[in-house]
Amino acid sequence: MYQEDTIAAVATPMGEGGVAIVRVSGPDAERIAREIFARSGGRNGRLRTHTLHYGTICEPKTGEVLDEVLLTLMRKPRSYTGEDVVEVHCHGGPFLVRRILELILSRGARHAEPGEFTKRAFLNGRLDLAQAEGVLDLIRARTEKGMRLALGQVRGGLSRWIGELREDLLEILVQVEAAIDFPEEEIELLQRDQLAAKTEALRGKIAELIGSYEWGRLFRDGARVCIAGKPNVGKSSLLNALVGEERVIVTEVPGTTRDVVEESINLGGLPVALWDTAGIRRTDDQVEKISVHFTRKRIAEADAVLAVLDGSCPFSPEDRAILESLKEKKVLIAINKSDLSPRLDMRELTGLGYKETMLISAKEDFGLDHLKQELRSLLLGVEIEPQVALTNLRHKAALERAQASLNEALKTLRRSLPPEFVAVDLRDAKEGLEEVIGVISNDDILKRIFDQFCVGK
Ligand SMILES: Nc1nc2c(ncn2[C@@H]2O[C@H](COP(=O)(O)OP(=O)(O)O)[C@@H](O)[C@H]2O)c(=O)[nH]1
Ligand SMILES: [Mg+2]
Repeated sequence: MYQEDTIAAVATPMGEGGVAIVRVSGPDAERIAREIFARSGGRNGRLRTHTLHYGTICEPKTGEVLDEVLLTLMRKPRSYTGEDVVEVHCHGGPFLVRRILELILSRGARHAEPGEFTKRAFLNGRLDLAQAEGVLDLIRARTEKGMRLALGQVRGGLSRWIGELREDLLEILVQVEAAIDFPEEEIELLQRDQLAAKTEALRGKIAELIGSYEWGRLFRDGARVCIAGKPNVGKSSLLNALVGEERVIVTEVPGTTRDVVEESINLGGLPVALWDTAGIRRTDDQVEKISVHFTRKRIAEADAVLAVLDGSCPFSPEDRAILESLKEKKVLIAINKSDLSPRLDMRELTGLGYKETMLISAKEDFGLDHLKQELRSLLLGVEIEPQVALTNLRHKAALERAQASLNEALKTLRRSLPPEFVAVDLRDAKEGLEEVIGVISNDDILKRIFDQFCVGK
């Protein structure tokens, strides 16, 4: 699983920049640095660790100078990967950076795979798996909150919390196993009750953590909101108004929008992809039929739907059909064109079970702030910030496994079955918890996790 060779990659994005960093990790990192790096002032001898050295990168065969650089050596184990790491800070021209990387590869390093530096950090115990995954999220974070969640995970917030849950579990397991080892001390009735209560409490904590996933996921990946409604109610106007720019064509001709248009907005730190779609109606127009099909697909994918009605027209069978098709979704109803005289009968909406509606005018920029607030609460649910939030589907699946095993353990305890049976379920729950922080030995799973990284990280 662990290859002890030396890897190298460009750690900064390709393109022109002030500086670029080429990173090397492994047992040959220092040797390679000594072969290609000449310190200014002609000094040689051992490179001090954790120090920036100024000098030049030279092609050893020809003596050609490639660049003036700052080089740092971080001897193991005090480095990101836990191995000897060398970083070359060179000028940030893509051609130059390539040349330096090729020189390093020609001296015996191998080009790193995506995420391989972080994978080594994990395999060397510098990071656990949840922390390593946090690194990926940190790189990808698009908002302040997403960044803070990821940083918390890198710094071990989630890992510590899982560690505490694991301790709780071990405490229960120890008692159950004692009963196995000393059968004459059969689990007493009282003790069974106590164990069940502790298991119950643990299960509650795990459930709470699982419950934070929706919240964490939205902040990590952003929410997807689909604007839907019949043609000409003002969907495109609403998107433009929410984005604050004229992004979509607005006309009085029904059926103007045909492709799905996506724009990003920030709802108090929550990143939202807003989709403007073609209006939904029955039609014989081939192109429009396809557009309506795409609209329905987007509605199915969205985390919430912003259903737009035209307040200056009576409620129509088309409106009803659309609202009825949204029964399974989180829906916010916006009654647009409220700058015109109202002709929409609200009782139609109450009849359909929609009590909360919002009056807005996309044209006059009226009610939009309120709409944004409501949309945010609709997406996030209660506005309390969980202590630690799950953001990763893999973690959620592992915790659900632990939860299911605890359920089994509880049943077994209550049925007064022998302690062996309880122990099996508890051990299974323990494995579920450990999967989150990465007591994983399956190469394929690890590969899948680290493959999501970019090269050089
Ligand atoms: N009076 C008024 N007209 C609006 C409002 N929002 C949109 N419209 C008009 O309604 C028509 C259709 O708008 P559009 O955004 O293209 O609707 P869509 O088909 O749902 O995307 C255009 O003529 C808009 O100017 C509004 O709040 N008030
Ligand atoms: Mg439109």
